[in-house]
Amino acid sequence: MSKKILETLIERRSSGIKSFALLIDPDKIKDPGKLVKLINIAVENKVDYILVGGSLLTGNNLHQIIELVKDHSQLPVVLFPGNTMHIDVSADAVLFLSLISGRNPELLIGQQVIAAPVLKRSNLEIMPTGYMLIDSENRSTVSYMSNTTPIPADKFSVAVCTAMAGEMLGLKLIYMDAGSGARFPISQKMIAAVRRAIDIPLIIGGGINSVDKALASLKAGADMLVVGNGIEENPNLLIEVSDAINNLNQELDIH
Ligand code: 1GP
Repeated sequence: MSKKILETLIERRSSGIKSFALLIDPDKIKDPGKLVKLINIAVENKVDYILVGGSLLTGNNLHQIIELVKDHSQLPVVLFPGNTMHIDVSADAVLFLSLISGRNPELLIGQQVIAAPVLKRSNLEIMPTGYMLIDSENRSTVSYMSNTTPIPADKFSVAVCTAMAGEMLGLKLIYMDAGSGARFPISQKMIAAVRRAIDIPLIIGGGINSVDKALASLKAGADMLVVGNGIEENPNLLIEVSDAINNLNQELDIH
């Protein structure tokens, strides 16, 4: 990989270029053939990154999924781990998450201490990320598994101050997540408020199951979108969101 992923995201952030990540939850992959098709569509439609992971993995196929992506594409594979067991050194990078919206020390620093020596020995690019869960009415798996309370959807100042603190602590990315399959994605108002308060790239995910919702998040200030469930249910969404992002990025080129 020529340029580091984090470096690219920071450069893209400063020039307003948006990125798109397809999230693959290994537990949901029952048919490798279908996944290969999806990877091919992702390559054709200029998806930027493949995220692999989830808060709870019940199978034993993380490594196989990464290999499959690598066998069929050159897309960077970024781990999105729920805990230290979800590390596979054959990926390219890892979102080194600290769950800063919660008050569970195990996910603020405990798991990171356990993972540090393994990551140090690996070639994985480490991407220090402030991970913030935002409430979306239905309790998400990640909220239950992490034993943390998400930030209420209407408490913009809590989200803003949390993101600011994450940036001040030296984290390089902020990932605001409404949780996989969230009933409502994060509101434009909250995204815009956080965007104004920080300079580091802002990742938005959870419940983006239509191109309108994707566009709303992008226009509010998301630098990168993560979409999982919506694409599992409707693979065409990948093409639609990619087109929307490519159009926005082309507009930037023109102006
Ligand atoms: C979940 O942000 C990701 O952690 C993606 O969510 O599966 O709802 O797209 P969806």
